[in-house]
Amino acid sequence: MGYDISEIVKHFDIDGEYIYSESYGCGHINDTYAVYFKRNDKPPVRYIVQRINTEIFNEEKLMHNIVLVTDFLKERIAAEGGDPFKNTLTILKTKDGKSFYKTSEGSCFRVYLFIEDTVTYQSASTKVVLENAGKAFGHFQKQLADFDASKLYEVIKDFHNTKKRFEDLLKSIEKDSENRAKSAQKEIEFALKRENYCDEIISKLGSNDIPLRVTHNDTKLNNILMDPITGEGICIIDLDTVMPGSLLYDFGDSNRFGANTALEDETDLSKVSFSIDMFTAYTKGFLSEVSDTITECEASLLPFSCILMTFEVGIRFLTDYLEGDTYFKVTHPLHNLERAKNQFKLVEDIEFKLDEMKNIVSNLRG
Ligand code: ADP
Ligand code: GN1
Ligand code: MG
Repeated sequence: MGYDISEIVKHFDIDGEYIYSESYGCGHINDTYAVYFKRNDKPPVRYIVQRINTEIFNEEKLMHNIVLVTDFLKERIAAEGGDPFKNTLTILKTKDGKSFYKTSEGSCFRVYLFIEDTVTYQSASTKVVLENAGKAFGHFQKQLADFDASKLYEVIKDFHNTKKRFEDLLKSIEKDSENRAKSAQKEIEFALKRENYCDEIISKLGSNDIPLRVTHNDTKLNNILMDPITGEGICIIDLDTVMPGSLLYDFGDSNRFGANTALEDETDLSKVSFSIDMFTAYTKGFLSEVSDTITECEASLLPFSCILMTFEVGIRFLTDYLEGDTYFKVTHPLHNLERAKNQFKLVEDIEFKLDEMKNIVSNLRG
């Protein structure tokens, strides 16, 4: 890995003596470790150490955003009677007071308090979990509703600009730098037939119909730490992409992941389908938090947002496959293509169920 975690942590203001570290979690972007420390007269403790993916993020801008957002959330959480050290991330500073440490080779690391006694789910779980996930992401948006968005950097430009994502796909097909397009012909055709989806939300973003809000933008189920017994959301994590965006992005992305009856990279496509039960549960939880602020237009597009976000990630996986796997972590050469096939199977299933989903949203809104 080219760096030594026991050396890295010496630069942070951590109470205790380093014992060991292990790779942790299933994220596609950063390198995450659980790092264990022993302490005098106190039980041992672990922290989350992450190597920030600086291919994707500018570390200064990224950490500027996360400091502001977590400081803001801590005040909100305290005012709501919650625990500011459990219900949002806590950054441990370096010995010279910075929010991250940069090695002489340019690798950047940050340390968070480890939030104990929680679990994350990697795929559709139970209706209770999904309803609580919907509540947690809905509540997160509510907490940030009056956060001044102009203070945030757009850390990844055009992150959910599906039109731009589609143009990137077209360029990668044209270039075919890895000579992989032949092996993805069916998926390319699938994507090309659906270009009309790309404009739907972005063309209205910023209007009264689809207002710009401060959103999470990466609302996978494994970005919420949940209570293993009650299933309640404890802490929304992975704040790297908190930026101005649409409520629809967060809603659609959560369902893309949480209502898939299979893992995101399941290769047996017969297992991949969109669970109406999970969608209903998530929608119920989400609407219970945002019903006062959601616009008619947003509400009407909730079902479609599940198609759009699934399609968008599908074309991102496909583009990354065609470009030689430079963005998402992969474990084998076909991994991104398999993920794209999986997401496209899900798109088809959501297309089929769209009317049913619209009825569900109408009924839940009463
Ligand atoms: P990535 O951006 O690569 O997805 P995440 O920030 O989501 O990285 O972290 C990866 C995984 O590490 C999470 O899914 C979660 O299981 C775990 N994790 C991250 N931060 C914490 C934390 N503060 N406490 C406990 N677990 C955490
Ligand atoms: C990445 O960081 P992680 O694994 O939670 C990606 C998301 C994708 C997701 C697909 C910054 O999320 O946009 O939807 O993979 N995050 C970034 O699983 O690109
Ligand atoms: Mg994550």
